[in-house]
Amino acid sequence: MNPLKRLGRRRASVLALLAVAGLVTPAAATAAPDTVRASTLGAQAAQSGRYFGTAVAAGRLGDGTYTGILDREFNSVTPENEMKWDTIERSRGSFNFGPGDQIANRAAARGQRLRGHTLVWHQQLPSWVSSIRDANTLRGVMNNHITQVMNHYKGKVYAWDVVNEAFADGGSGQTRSSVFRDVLGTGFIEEAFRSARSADPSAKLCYNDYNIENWSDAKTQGVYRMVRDFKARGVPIDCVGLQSHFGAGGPPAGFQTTLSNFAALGVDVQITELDIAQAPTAAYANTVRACMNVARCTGITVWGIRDSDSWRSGENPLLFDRNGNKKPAYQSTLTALGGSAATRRTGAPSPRSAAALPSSFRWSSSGALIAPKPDATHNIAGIKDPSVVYYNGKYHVFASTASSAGYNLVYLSFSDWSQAGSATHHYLDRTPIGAGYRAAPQVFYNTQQRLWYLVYQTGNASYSTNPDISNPSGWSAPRNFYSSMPDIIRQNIGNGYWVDMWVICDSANCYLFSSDDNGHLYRSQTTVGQFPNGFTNTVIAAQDSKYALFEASNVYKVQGSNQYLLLVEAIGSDGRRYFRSWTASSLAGSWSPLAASESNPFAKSSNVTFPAGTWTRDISHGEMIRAGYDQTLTIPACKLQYLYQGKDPNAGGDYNSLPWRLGLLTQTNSTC
Ligand code: G2I
Repeated sequence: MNPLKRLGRRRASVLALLAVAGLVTPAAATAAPDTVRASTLGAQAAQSGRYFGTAVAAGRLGDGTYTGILDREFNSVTPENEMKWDTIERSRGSFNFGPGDQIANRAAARGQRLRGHTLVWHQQLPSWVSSIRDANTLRGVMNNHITQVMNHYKGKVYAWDVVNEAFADGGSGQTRSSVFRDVLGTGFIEEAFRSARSADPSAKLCYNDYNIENWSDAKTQGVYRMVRDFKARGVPIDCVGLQSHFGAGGPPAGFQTTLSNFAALGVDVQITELDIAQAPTAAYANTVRACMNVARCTGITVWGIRDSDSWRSGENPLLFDRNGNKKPAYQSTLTALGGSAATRRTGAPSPRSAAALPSSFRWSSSGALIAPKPDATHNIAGIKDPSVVYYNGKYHVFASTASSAGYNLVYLSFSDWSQAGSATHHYLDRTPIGAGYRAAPQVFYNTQQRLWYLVYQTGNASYSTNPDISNPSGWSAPRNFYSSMPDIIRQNIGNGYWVDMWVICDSANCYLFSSDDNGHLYRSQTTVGQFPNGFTNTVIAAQDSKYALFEASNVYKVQGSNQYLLLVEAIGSDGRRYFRSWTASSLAGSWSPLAASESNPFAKSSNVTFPAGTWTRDISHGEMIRAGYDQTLTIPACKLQYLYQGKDPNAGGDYNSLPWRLGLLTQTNSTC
């Protein structure tokens, strides 16, 4: 919902309205992420759906130069030592998550991904583990360590290095000697991956090693055979990390071949610990290009920020010098991350989320089905921001009413779309919800509490409850989710507006998403048991330039898959509204592009046909037709339908008086 909806009560000037009403110049709006070169490593990598990360040391987080570069350049972090066994479980059964949490919480607050490093490794292993000689004891200790650590970081870690460096150097192509191999046999690797999958089914599980970059090396071949065997037997593995600690010559000639051969087994590949002696520009560029050329190479992590932070500091192998200045290799890396059209990952299949949804969409639109019904006391210009559930044989639609006087809410119900236009409009300002600024409703049924919830914006994030959705006067007076705007929103909102609150729950937690019309999607969380209270831990769940990630986000669970779908409304280069989409395997996870660009949008006038006549060029704020009506917000994977707001393309003037109407999109390229 546009910020201007707030301005209705503020009597903003027409000029101010025009400035933010989406009447942006094409130049400003072409900041679509797939068309512009970015100026930082993370933002540039994100344009091809990849991340660019760094190893982080908790002990350096007090250094402002270090954190300045960290937050500016990187959108993924790996704790350099803080999640290793000798830190987390130095003595048996006693877990110390402090240093790891410091990095994890900091990353979460900034929307950076987190790679977990590492669960089972023969180094940085306390002697109480390496001295175990009894197989059952060691198996129990290993599985307990994996389970406790993964449980603790559930939802925070995107990918885990489950087993690190298990293969021997040299020509054997076999596993190396370690307490795990020597006491449990080589099967310890499989066992570790199986325990990891059951501990956190939504984290990606990686095998990570060094000197596996050259395709013909015996060690590479040994790891390749193991991954091939795991995939053939259904042992859970999602990714292979190639550490890539290179000499000054950079990657071996066959590096890209190695990446694509692993990827062809059906795993993601990632460059996980990149550093190159003396950091030659060409060596960095060649490494990055190899990843860009492989669709399933999903990200690159350098092993430290400044040369002085490196475990190989004598070789100056990183992208920033000791003073934090960019080195020449920084520029060659940034340029190589720009890639070409052929290197984009957008739409590439993601391993565990299967093809539940297609990676591009086509739609057919109805005409305008629902228009305002002004009465003697409601002089309504537009009906907007619909939320809809199908319950008890009826569609129940809640929407904003817009007029020059401001915003409030309306409810209507009907059994068939053909009757939508003739349904009675119940104005909710006459109910305990009351008059004043209320907008952008979202409705769902809370199965635990047996109550309907209506979530909406009032300047705060507010809600009302009702035991009976069909009784408009049954809604309670507004209550707020937060005592005040969370700090992180206050710090990032700039000149934007806090809008479009959205609640979705999984079996453990409820999440409250909101937008700021300034390029940020926020997420807070509480437990299912505490809901609607206790929303805390607000983080930036996604960010982009202002118009590329504007407002009106929807988040859904896709039925029959482990996918969640995020839709966010953007403003295109033509000044018209459209939707971008992403998926994630958990609600607190990081979002990967699905149909996320202006040229491959989720829904925009360019991928919608209008058999009944083109009545709108904007595909704006709306709601998917769900498969159910409860707090999980489950949608079908097939034959999607989306109720949206559109308007006469020639209409202009006062934003709050624009003639918004509601129409229905039906997907035409459904494959099931
Ligand atoms: O050895 C380079 C990397 C190879 N792959 C796995 C990575 O986990 C590994 O990282 C390095 C860290 O960069 C070092 O920082 O792992 C080393 C340990 O094997 C880390 O070094 C240790 C020192 O050995 C300790 O003495 C020191 O207390 O770093 C610790 C914290 O500074």
